[in-house]
Formats: sequence, structure tokens, C-alpha cells
Amino acid sequence: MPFESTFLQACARQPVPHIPVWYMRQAGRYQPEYRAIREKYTLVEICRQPELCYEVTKLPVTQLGVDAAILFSDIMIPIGAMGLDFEIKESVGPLIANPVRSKADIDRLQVFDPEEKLPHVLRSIELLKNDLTVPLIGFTGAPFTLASYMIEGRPSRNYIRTKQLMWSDKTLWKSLLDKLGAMIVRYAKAQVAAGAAAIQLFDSWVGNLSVADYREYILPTMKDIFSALKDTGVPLIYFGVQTGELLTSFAETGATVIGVDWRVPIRSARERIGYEFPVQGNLDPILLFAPWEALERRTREILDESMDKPGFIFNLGHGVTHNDPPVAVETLQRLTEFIHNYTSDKLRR
Ligand code: 1CP
Repeated sequence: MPFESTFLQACARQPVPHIPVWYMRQAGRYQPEYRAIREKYTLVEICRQPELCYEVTKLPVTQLGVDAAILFSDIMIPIGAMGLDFEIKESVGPLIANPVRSKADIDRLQVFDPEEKLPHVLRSIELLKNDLTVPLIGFTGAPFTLASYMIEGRPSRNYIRTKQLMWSDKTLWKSLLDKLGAMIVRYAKAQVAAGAAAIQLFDSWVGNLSVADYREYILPTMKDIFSALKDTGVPLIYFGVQTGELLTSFAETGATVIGVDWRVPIRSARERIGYEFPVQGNLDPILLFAPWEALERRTREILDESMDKPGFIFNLGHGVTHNDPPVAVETLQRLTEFIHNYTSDKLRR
């Protein structure tokens, strides 16, 4: 790394001059510049053009002063490369025309070569790596979350078809998860080779499983994935929503940094998983719509509870929520500045 990075230092549990911060979904609709680009291009078009992807990824770094960039992409992009037709529908989310429902559907999925199928993603990473002054986080969806979109064909509330497949045919379920696992390993490795300095696995919806089901149906594949990614040497962040009860299982996966959603008090999360793990989180993203005093108070509490031991990265407990009227850019600017100032004062003492 050609520069000192507080984000990478925190991921390695080293001392930092201030607590690093970045925000899930820091690139998006709340930014007027993003909205202007989206008037001309779809999300997939932005992802396909490295110059546009570069611009959208970099914008929050210059605009907010965050300590890491996250590649602008979507968890659906590699699902498309596996052979499924998807679209991202306004106010609905990802829709898949040919969802996965049978063994034949699973057999057809391709564990693709990223250089062949998604070269534009790798070119975007190369552009960013040469220019950014903060580390670039690459990412992919994790198997359960990807499988849930593939099987349901759309965003879901109860994951009925997904759980039905999981419980009714364990062999078939495992074959799907392992295929996704193989894809994830190849795709994440290609992102690191192109210049990603960390990888985050988004398992956004896995918190819908009981601990028993997580351990039986998901954990073995997660262990295989993280074990295969270990020798990349980069921080491996694992995040999901409503995963308070799953955190101790998350700590068994081989992930090196654990993402925490906002429902769990951050100190309790750190105690549960052990202070040998750096953690990332966990402000309720809806607080970005609250008066500054409420936002500042909860932010200060999170920092006070978590920064006494090394290995803390400030983030939201889930992504910046899209709404009309949107979150104000100034709110995220002020929050970032507050975290930097408050924690550099505290760490100096
Ligand atoms: O067209 C648009 O502008 C629509 C909004 C949007 C955006 C900005 C979507 C559709 N995807 C994205 C970009 C995106 N997706 C990023 C950008 C990088 C950044 O964080 O700045 C990332 C990391 C994602 C990852 C993603 N996509 C996740 C995992 C993270 C999470 O939020 O839990 C998930 C679940 C998706 C699916 C998805 N894509 C888009 C929407 C609206 C959704 C969620 C729909 C649902 O509720 O299931």
C-alpha cells in the first residue's frame, strides 16, 4: 500500500490516529451527482463502463472524506455472469426472469472466469487503485443472500422457496451453495489481483435463519470460502443484517473482520465474538434522517463503547437508505468530520 491507511490499520488491530469510517451504500441516490449520472445510465451501464464506475466509486471519498472506497457494483452483477437474466426494477429491486428452482437450473449455472465475463469490473478496480488515496474494498454477495435472490427471483420477505429447497433436499442445496462458493472465491481473488485492498462479503439476508439452520446449512460453505481466500492476505469482512445471534458463528467462519448491524450494542458484539476480531459498524442508518443532536449522541455512544480496544471501523448498521427526500450529503460530511475529530482527540489523550 503506497499510503498509510487507518482502515487497514484498524483491520489489523493496529493503533490508529483516528477511527476510520466508511458507509455501506456511500455511493447512491442521496448524491445529486449520482442522480445526474443515473438520469443518463442504468446501474448496469455504470458498472460496465470503467470510467463511470471509477467516477461513482470515487465521489464519496472526495465528497465525504471517508477512509475507504467501496467498488460501485451490485451483488447481482456476478449472478448475471453465472447465466441468469436479471434487471433492477425501480422501487422493487432485483428481478430474475429465469429463477433457480431445479437441479437442471443449478447445473446450468456457470462458475465463470472473471477476466472473461466481467473484465470491466477488473478494469474499474485497476483505474481506482492507481488513483485513490484510500484503500478500495471489493465485494460480493455471500451464498445464502445470492441463493435467495436466485431462487425467489425477487426481493423476499419470508424466503419460503429458499428455505423449502434448503430443508427438502440438502444435497441439492449444498451443490448450489458450493457452486456459489466457488464463484465467490474466483471473483474475490480476481478483485484482489486487480487491486482491491479488502473484500467484504454481504450476507444481507442470512439473519432470517435460526442459529441451528445457519450452522447446518451455511457455515460449512462459509468456512470453505474464507479458507480459500485466506492467502490473498487482505482483510475479509463478513456482514449481515439481524445477525446478533449469529455473531459467534460468524466468528467461526474464518472472516477476519465482522460487520455488526445496529440492533446489537457494539460492546456486546465485541464481547460475544472476542476482542481478537476487529469489528465494523453499527449506527442505525435511519438516524441519518434524525436531528443532528440525536445522530451525534448515538455516534458518540458507539465510539465510546468500542474504541477503547484496537480494531474498530465505524460504519452504518446497514446501507444508506434511499428515501425522498434523501439523506443530506451535508449530514454524512458532518458525521465523518465529527468521528475523525472526536476520536483523534480521544486517542491522543
Ligand atoms: O439504480 C439504483 O441506483 C438503485 C439503487 C442501487 C444501488 C445504488 C442498487 C439496486 N444497487 C446499488 C449499488 C450497490 N449495491 C452497492 C454500491 C456500493 C456502495 O455501497 O456504495 C453495493 C455494495 C450493493 C450491494 C447490494 N445490492 C446488496 C448488499 C448490501 C445491502 O444493502 O444489503 C444487496 C442486498 C443488493 C441488492 C439490491 N440492489 C439494488 C437494490 C435496491 C437492492 C436491494 C433490494 C432488496 O431489498 O432485496
